[in-house]
Order: sequence, then structure tokens, then C-alpha cells
Amino acid sequence: RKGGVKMEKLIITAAICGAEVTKEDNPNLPITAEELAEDAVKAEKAGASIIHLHVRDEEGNPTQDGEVFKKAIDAMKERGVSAIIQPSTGGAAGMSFEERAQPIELKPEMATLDCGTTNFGDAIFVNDLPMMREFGKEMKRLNILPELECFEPGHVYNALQLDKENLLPNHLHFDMVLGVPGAMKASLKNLMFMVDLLPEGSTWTVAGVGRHELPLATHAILMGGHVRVGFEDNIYYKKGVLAESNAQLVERIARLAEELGREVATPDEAREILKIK
Ligand code: KMH
Ligand code: ZN
Repeated sequence: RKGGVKMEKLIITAAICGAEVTKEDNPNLPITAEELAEDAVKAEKAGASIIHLHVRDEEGNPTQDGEVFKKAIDAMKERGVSAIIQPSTGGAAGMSFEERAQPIELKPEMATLDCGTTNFGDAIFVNDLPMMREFGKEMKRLNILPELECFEPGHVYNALQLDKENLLPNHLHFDMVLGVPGAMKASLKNLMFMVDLLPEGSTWTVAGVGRHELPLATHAILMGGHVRVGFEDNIYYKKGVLAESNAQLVERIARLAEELGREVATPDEAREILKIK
């Protein structure tokens, strides 16, 4: 319970692939359309109601090619995935707006909208306000719910600026991505600080990077937030032990939620919470 109000069910997002992780890092990383679809099926079965999706080309490099996204999404649908499929419009650092915007044209129910420029390891991930406005406009036109990706507190203010300009839908859903090298550190204090900036009625999830994934997810379950796990953010099950699958990481969150008295949302319940029509 939060402030005496029953907490809504927990939305678990599986970020199954990402743009930066390689099979050398974890051989269980899904890359091809078939692998991505199989992982999505298993992650949904384990409790995921959103699949955050990046895709790769034949060499395994990140791509934002609409056709490659379509192939992966079709493969997921063919296998009966009913989770919300949320393509990335962030892609990889260094990609242009045009490159990154391609999956929007597939009219997914959701897509990410990155809310500010940030250091991203040794690279710079560029998201200036004009670019954010373009993403916001396009997503609004196509009735796509943006997940507002915030890597530091200034990004929340950028999202609120877009909202002020009427470029976002009525429901605001944020993802606090904490622990990216060069951006906001992953800590409970930082998460609470960022969540405190959110307007009444918005929903949020947390993606803690690396070893911070599990503790921040646990805090989010207790705080009434939602949780993102998966190979994009973390390849380990525990210190020194690689995760066997994305589903294994999702399964642990579902188990924890159960123990902590928070029910896990089905895909349709997630749609309801996020006001996806
Ligand atoms: N790969 C990162 C540079 C998103 O999906 O929108 C950006 C990213 C965010 O992963
Ligand atoms: Zn991503």
C-alpha cells in the first residue's frame, strides 16, 4: 500500500537484447528474430508484460532498420506473444534521428522516447529538445505511448517541457535508467529524488544497470513503481554467474513481487495501467 491506497499490479518489462551487449559477454543473448521471439515468449510466460526491443543486423551490430524490427515483431506475434512490444527509438549512440525513428512507422503500442543528451560510457547519446519534440509529435500522431527514458533528473524536466508543449499523451510513463557510466548513479536516494519530480498520476519503472538491477527493482516493487530487467541492462544472475535467459531474470522479479505482496500484471492489465487504447 502507498499512502493507504492499494498499489496497482506490477508491470515487468523485459529488455531482452539492447544495443551494446554481445554474445561474447553472454552467449545466451538473443540476436536473430527467432531468438528474440523465443526469449519474448519465455519472458512473457515468466511475468513480463512489456518487451523492450532492440534489433541487430546479420553481424550482430545494432540497427534501427524497420524491416529488421518488423521481422522480429512478426516472429513474436506468430509465437503468440501478447505482451506490449516496445521498440527502442534510442538505438545506439551515434545514430541519427532518421535512423532511430524507423520503428515508429510500424505503429507499435509503445516506443521509447529518450529525454536528454547524456554521457553513455565513452560515447555521447544525443537527444536535444528539437529531436525530442520530433519524436513526441510522431508518436502522438500515431497514438504510440512513449516510455520517457530518463538517465538523470534533468531529463525529467525535459519530459515535462514536452508535456507543457502538448507533445505527450495524457498519461505519462517514465523509465528511470540509473547506473549508466557517465550518467546518474544507481542508488535508492537518486531513484527517490527522481520519482519525487514526477507529476501526480504518472507511472514509472526503474532499470538499474548491472549489479544495481536487483536492489533497485526490489525498491521499486515496494515503492509502487514498476520494474525493468533483462540483458540490455544486466547480464548476470548474481555476482560472477551469467544469467541463463531473460526469463530467468523476469522470473526472479515475479517471485519477489509475490513474496512482497505485489501482484504481477498481465499484458492486458499493463495496458489498462498505462491507459493504452
Ligand atoms: N542504447 C542506448 C544508447 C532506448 O532504448 O531508448 C539507448 C537506449 C535507450 O537503449
Ligand atoms: Zn533500450
